[in-house]
Amino acid sequence: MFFLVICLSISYTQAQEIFISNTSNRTCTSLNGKWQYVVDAYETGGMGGMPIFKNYEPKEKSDRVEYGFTSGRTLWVPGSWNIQKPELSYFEGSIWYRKTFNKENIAKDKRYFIYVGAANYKTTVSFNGKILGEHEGGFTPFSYEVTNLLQAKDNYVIIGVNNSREADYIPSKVTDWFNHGGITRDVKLIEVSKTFINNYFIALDKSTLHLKTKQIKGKIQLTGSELPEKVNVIIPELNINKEVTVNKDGDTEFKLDVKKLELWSPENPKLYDITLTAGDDKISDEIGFRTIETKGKQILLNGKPVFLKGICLHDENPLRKDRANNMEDAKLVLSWAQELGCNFLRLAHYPHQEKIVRLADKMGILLWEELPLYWGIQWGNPEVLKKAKAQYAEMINRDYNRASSIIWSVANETAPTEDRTKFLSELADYIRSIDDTRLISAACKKDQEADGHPDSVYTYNDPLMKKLDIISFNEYLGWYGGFPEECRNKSFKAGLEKPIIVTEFGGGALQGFHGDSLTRWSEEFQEYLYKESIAMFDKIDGLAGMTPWILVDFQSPLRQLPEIQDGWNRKGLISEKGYKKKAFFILKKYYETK
Ligand code: GCB
Repeated sequence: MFFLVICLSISYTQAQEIFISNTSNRTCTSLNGKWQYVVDAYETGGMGGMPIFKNYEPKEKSDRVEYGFTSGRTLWVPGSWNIQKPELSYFEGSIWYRKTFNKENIAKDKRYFIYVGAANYKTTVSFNGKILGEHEGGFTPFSYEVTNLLQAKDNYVIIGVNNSREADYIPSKVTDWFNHGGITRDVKLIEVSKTFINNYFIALDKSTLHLKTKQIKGKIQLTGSELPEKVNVIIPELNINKEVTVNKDGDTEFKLDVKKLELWSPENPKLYDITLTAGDDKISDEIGFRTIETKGKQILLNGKPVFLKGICLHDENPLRKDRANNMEDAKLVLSWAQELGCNFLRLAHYPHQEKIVRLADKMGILLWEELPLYWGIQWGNPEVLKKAKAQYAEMINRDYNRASSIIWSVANETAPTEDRTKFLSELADYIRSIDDTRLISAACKKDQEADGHPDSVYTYNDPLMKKLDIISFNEYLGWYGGFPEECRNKSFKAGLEKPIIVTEFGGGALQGFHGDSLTRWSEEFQEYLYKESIAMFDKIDGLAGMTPWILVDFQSPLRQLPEIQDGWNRKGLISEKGYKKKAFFILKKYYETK
């Protein structure tokens, strides 16, 4: 039976067909809330000829069914399953979720989609007993159409989520963060017109930055069988209401002349209301316009040098111990970052919730975004490269229109083997081919030979760096090897005429634990390490920014020192309870001088 069920799901497997962006501004019914669930620890998908997605229930007293959804056993969506039930705290495997609902007033001239903001890691979506598809990747959104399956009464969505760690996944088997399983972001039923604008890409054309009349460039994608001839692009504040022609594939490209455009920046995070209409479809957004480029060793925002005062962040609300999944979670961490004096955040190590990117647009915080191309990836496996491209495309589709997002990173701390450099170079080319409005980087490492020489210069000759716009590296001198005062003897040589961002440094401290500056885990050790590290990095020729590791303590099963770590990586400048450690104020003071 096991094989039958698996084959069944594989034969129906398909990636999402249509990417639907900007779901927060579409007509939706939220499917968040309590979902019933069945644990499928042996990952059979259902025993005895009864796949779970078929929703079998005994009708006669003699009927045999060996699973069941019950209202007495529920998980909250969105949310990590691990934090909701003690018996699931370290669970890795499959859980099937079910939600039933009625849908009055189904409109004949509309289409309906089930949208999942993110589910970690592999997800099988079924609706009223039919498998719609399988999605891989724990942090990006996807949708499946249900127009022909939707009923007025007793609909059931059954979603199977599997968070096993496998060698050919992204990330691979070991990560320094918690493997939160489940449906971790919003689920919605989206209602759209028969033919609708599923996505669009609107940005300032960087070649017109210095002209008096600048140009906004755009692409709009329509989906449906009755394509209208025209789409209207409306930006009231710029007096724009322009009709653009749709080609036979439902795409359209346009350029709009604009005078007196206020550019988006951290100091002035100006967003324009934009509406697109096509036939009876209409979608609105708020979009900022900026350019980001490099010139020699500088990063230029709107043509002017910018120093990126940053910090790294995981997508977790430490107070709730859950994956971040709402605006309050986003506000909490962004307000801490602002208090620290940041204008930049590295969203490590995977796509964070869309709401934080939207809030960063409003608050004027620049972002670095990345995929979990992290330790142990199978670089030589072409299937893994395909997955990386698919997940990158989903992230770009989701965030292209966000001015705050300025850097795509292709990897974190990866050894420069031939396979890895080939893989990441191809990925960088792919990203450039779909998005020329951002810079590309990767958090790299120093040359191996440079390690272990107390007075040496750290050198950087990773061949991938040639492909990147910005050289970035992680460096833990004083924590993983050496003492903080060794920072005084170090210098850095990257050799390329490119800007440099130090993407990680730091060390652990238990908030409230005190000692002298040599006492590991004390706030004083971390404070001293920050002082020495900042002084060292500040001398780098071409330093264009830094993102120390990390804003807040985060959960990681790798960190098991009793009474100090207890499952938390303690390199945060803020504890999991929200209290600031001494090093917070060292970095804040430094950023005040920049
Ligand atoms: C790193 C990794 C990061 C870890 C961090 C640490 O280099 O990029 O994911 O959490 O070090 O705390 O060791």
